[in-house]
Amino acid sequence: MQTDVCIIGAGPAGLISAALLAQAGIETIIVEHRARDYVLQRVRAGVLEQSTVETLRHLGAASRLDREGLVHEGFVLAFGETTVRIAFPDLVPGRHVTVYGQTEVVRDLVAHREAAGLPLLFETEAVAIENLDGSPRVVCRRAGETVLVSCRLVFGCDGFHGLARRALPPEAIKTSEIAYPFGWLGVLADVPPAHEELVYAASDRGFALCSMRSSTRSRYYIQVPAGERLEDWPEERFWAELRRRLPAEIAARVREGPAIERSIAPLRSFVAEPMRIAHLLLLGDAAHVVPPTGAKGLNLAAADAWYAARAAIKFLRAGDEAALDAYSATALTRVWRTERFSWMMTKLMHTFPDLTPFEAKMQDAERSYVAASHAARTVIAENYVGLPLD
Ligand code: RFL
Ligand code: PHB
Repeated sequence: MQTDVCIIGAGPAGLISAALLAQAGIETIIVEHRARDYVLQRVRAGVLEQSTVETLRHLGAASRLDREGLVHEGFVLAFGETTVRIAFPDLVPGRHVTVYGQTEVVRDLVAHREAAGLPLLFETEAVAIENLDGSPRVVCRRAGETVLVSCRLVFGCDGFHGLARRALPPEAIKTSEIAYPFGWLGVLADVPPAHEELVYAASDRGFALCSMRSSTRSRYYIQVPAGERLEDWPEERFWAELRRRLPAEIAARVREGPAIERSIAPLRSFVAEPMRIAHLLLLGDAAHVVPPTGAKGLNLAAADAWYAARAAIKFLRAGDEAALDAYSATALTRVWRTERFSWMMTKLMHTFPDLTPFEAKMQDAERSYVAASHAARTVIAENYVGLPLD
């Protein structure tokens, strides 16, 4: 098979970049390791920045999002029984976020691509990338057969565990990483949310988050030690622990219901740089991971897609090598700022097993400063609604 851009992975990074390229008249083939049903059902993030919503609107893929997405004008931080509202109209006037699941974003984009009749090959795993310095070729396995995709550029959108980053010689990229000593156990249930806005709660027993997908579907998370197994968390234990970590008034409003989905995600901060080597561009989780505390993973993937598509369009139309060169530095500026915010929020809200007494005091001081200072809350609000996409 032959195309302009071979995109590995049909997550947000791959689907958004493919749609942006298609809109500019550039040919793409997406190869996706997993089956269609699996990709359409996978539950992950839930908060969209305005720039992500605008990108989806620009693509004509936002009609359901505009109908069903919930506009949120703030969220709550709880430190024990003390609650602090991060109120966007006061702190960052005119800005907001939209609560709409990644699952729905992926469904809308897959439908958008299929309606246009463009190639999206499920159950097709990229296993090698050849000739990156010249005209690249992506070698794939599909139902026991080999499929070869020849192209001018490869977009590695295959997530943290994908092939693209690992296919590069180790000396070509520098990685920076923190593995946190905990993960998040998430439960999705068809019960009304405990609070009308998201609640990020720090307690002596660990962190908890009340999120939602709609007025009838809730998404809850609790911090659990790294390596914890789902089998150790029968549903009753989860609900009891969640309540104990929330302020009493919010805990009293938690409604229980059977889990539609349950999973444990490890928390890490990770960056690989540069994000472009020869004719391969890395996008989204393939290049960087943020802990979910800032609600940034999906939004960062969408920003990369925007920058990468812009660079590829200039390169493919006019041979503009400088545009390709600029991709990595442009994307990484936003990536590092977003890593900083996600790391700061993670440190602010979680219980760390081995803080020194001094570090524990620093965490207390940071929490009381956020509660007391309009400026500190503005920093949180400005980052949470999303930095500008230039
Ligand atoms: P994705 O969404 O992981 O998509 C990558 C796609 O590539 C496919 N793939 C391959 N295809 C072909 N050949 C290969 N060799 C391939 N290897 C992999 C995979 O099947 C997959 O379909 O990456 P993308 O597009 O960069 O999007 C990033 C976001 O998905 C991610 O940042 C966020 O969802 C992170 N994240 C969360 N973020 C939040 O803000 N809130 C959350 O609650 C939240 N939960 C999560 C998460 C990420 C998780 N991961 C990566 C395991 C929960 C989990 C479990
Ligand atoms: C979610 O709804 O899945 C969600 C929301 C906010 C976060 C992380 C996850 O920070």
